[in-house]
Parts: sequence; C-alpha cells; structure tokens
Amino acid sequence: MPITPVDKVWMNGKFVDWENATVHILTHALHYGTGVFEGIRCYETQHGPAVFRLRDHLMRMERSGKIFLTEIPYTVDELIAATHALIKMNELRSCYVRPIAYRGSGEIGLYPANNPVDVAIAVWSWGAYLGDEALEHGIRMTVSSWRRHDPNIIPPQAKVTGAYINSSMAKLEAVNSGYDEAVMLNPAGFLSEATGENLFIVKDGEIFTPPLHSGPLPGITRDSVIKIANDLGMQVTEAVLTRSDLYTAEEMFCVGTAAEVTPVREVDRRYIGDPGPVTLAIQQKYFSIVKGEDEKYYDWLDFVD
Ligand code: PPE
Repeated sequence: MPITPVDKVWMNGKFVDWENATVHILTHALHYGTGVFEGIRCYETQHGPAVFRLRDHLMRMERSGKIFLTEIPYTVDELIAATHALIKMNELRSCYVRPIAYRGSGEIGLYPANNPVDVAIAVWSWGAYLGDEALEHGIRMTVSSWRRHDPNIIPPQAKVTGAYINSSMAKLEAVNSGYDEAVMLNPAGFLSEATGENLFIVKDGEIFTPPLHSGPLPGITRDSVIKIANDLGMQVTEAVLTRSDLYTAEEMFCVGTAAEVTPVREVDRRYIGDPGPVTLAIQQKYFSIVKGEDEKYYDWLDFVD
C-alpha cells in the first residue's frame, strides 16, 4: 500500500526530515535482515490520538532484540515519548507506527555485533491493510506451498526483518494465484498463521486459534481478540489445527495490527461466504475499543495528549 509522506521521522534520538530519513547502502540489516521491528496503530478517539497497546508492542520489540542479541539503546519509556512527540509533530490524528532497531553500517560479514544498533520510528497515515472491501466482505485465502520457519531455523516468536522473506514469498505466491492472502503451515504441516496476521476459526460455534507452539507470532491483536471474545462470553481454545479444519470452518478471520479483524470468505475454493456472527461481534468490539468508545478497555489505549 502506498505511503503518504509526513514531515518528520525519528532517527537515533533526532527528528529528521522525511526525505533525509535514509540509510547507507552498507547497512548490515539491508544485506542480512538483522533488524527487529514493530507495527502499531494509533486511532482517533474523542480524547485525541491513542496508540493501541504501545508499551506491549515496544516490549515485544525489546524481546525480539534479546533473542537476536541486539540490545536496543533506548528504553521502552524513551521510545514511548519519541512516538508521542512524533505523532504530535506530524499532526496526525490516526496513523501506523513503525519502530525499527537494526544493525547499521560499519562492518560487512555475518558477525553483526560490531555494527551499531540504529533505531528509527516512522509514522504515516494508513487505511485498511487488505482494503475496505476486505474488512466488510472478507478475503480469499490459499494455503501456501511455503512453510513457516521452524523455531530452530528462525524463531517465529521474534519479529525480525530477515524472517519476512518467508512471508513475502507466500504473499507473492498467493497474490499471483489470484488470492488476497496466504495461510502458512508450520514444518509439521499444522496451521500457524498468515503472512502478517494471526488466524482464528469457528467450528460448531466454538472459536479456535493455533497455540504459540504451532509457530505463529505472539500477536498483540491475537491476545486482544482472545480477551474480547471471553468478555463477550465466548471461549477461545488454542488447538493444533489442520488444513481440513480450515476447509470445514464455519467462520474464519485474520487478526493483526495492520489487518485489524478481517473476515475470510474462502480458503482454496472451500467457501465460507459473508462474515458470520462471531466474526462480526469481535470485529465490531475491536473497532469500538481502539477508537476509545469503550472505557472498560482504556488501559489498552496510550493517549498521545
Ligand atoms: N503474524 C505476523 C507474521 C505478523 O507480521 C503480524 C503483524 C501478526 C501476526 C499480528 O501481530 P500483531 O500486530 O501484534 O497483532 N504484522 C504487522 C506487519 C505487517 C506489514 O505489512 O508490515 C502488522 O500487522 O502491523
């Protein structure tokens, strides 16, 4: 999706002009994928812009860094303050927030530890990730021929830039085959997640999602959706799921910061159709929470003002 430029980007503690927010061609992360990052959304509320679960996202970035022996040279509190200042400075009422901590330039070679850890935060206005149509009518998915990585090849628990070549391969394959998005199976052949979203299905009126040991990213939206479903009186079971579970699901939806709660209407020509009641109830609640319409969930909102 195209990006509309804003005024400033935060880089290593400074606010720099959008067009100057660049890196050297020998940036380590460009060659070897040695960066950890986050995707966060800020929504317009009646109390001004509010970032959804900002601290949880930044703590996940810190943990991703820990897995890759990349110590981020700013505290979570410093990054929260920088995010607030950046959103205000760019006069955005709602936006996507992309923090990234990556090995910069200095040395080339597989040993990254002598390169600096550069940190940046960019914000921009972003609409529905899979399109407005998708949010309303649902997307068409296909099971990818590419498997999600094994935890001892690239840890799926960490949101690391290099790992996303796997998601990109699956996304290319799905889109080039006429689908919107791919379902990824883990090396054992069980359901893990989509290229940039966690997955939920409904069967016999019950909600299921793959457990973290099936290899999905521990999504913050996934966690939010489990709590929302519980609060709506619905149980979510973490279960090892097969391809057939997908093909026979009564309802299915993808969740993520970018994709929000997107219904799925088809998987490999096994049709689900229009979004069902469980999907719609969760989607509606999610949007009312992120937009600050439900005070019960205010501790998930990080008000910028
Ligand atoms: N799985 C993957 C692989 C993933 O990248 C994301 C986020 C999720 C699940 C959902 O996680 P969470 O956002 O914490 O609920 N994907 C981000 C990046 C998308 C992109 O195009 O870049 C996002 O949703 O912001």
